[in-house]
Amino acid sequence: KQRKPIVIANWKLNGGLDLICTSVASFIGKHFAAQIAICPPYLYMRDMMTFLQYSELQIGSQNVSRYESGAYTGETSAQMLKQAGCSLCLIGHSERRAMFAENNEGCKIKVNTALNHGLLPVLCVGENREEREANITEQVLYKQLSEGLGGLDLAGKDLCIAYEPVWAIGTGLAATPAIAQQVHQYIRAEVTRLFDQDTANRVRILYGGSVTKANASELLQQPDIDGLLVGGASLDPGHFVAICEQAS
Ligand code: G2H
Repeated sequence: KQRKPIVIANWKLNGGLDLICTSVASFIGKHFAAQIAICPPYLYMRDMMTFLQYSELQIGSQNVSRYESGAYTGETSAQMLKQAGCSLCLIGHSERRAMFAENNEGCKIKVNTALNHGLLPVLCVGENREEREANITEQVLYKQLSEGLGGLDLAGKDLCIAYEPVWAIGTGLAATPAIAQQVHQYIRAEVTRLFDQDTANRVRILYGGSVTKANASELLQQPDIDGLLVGGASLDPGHFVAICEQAS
């Protein structure tokens, strides 16, 4: 593939020092064709970073503040994450949209902030079950992409979009490779319309939602699936390594 594959673990509100040790240990001395990152809870990032000189693993953040600094209790800025050694950040995960009132406008500010500080933004998009059943998946994605990215200066910038259908998240019911490919192709076409062909060729589009070592390979074989965002299965280090090994 012309784009380097990327596999990201999203631990959500899970894990602890034990999981950090066993996860990092399972990456030491191993080489992967893909870019690999783990997004632990904020509190554990620094603990994880102390081990990173021994592996190719990168650290990502599950969120980032839209603000640079100031009186914003509970926030962590892109600059802080970058300075601490973080490589990328998830933005607008469906759980943050559904439970923490995140919207497209806020996501766009976060994508811009991440880009300005050299963090790779991973903008998460996806329709819920009602929207899929009502046949409005493309309209939902168009709104998320146009409002979440439209007007940003992406020239020469590295950007990821994670397609995570809400109905597939944590349910064990992953999208079929055919459905995921169809949506990824639509997303790339929309990026072409919103920006240009060069940006669309460069952007890496990840699939997320009940990814396991059993379905990873077939998903990754699809032409427009450039990587995976893995939740539940990433909490088992052996399982996550097995997924990473399939991305080449
Ligand atoms: C989707 C995914 C990781 P899971 O949220 O972001 O989680 O693999 O558990 O469906």
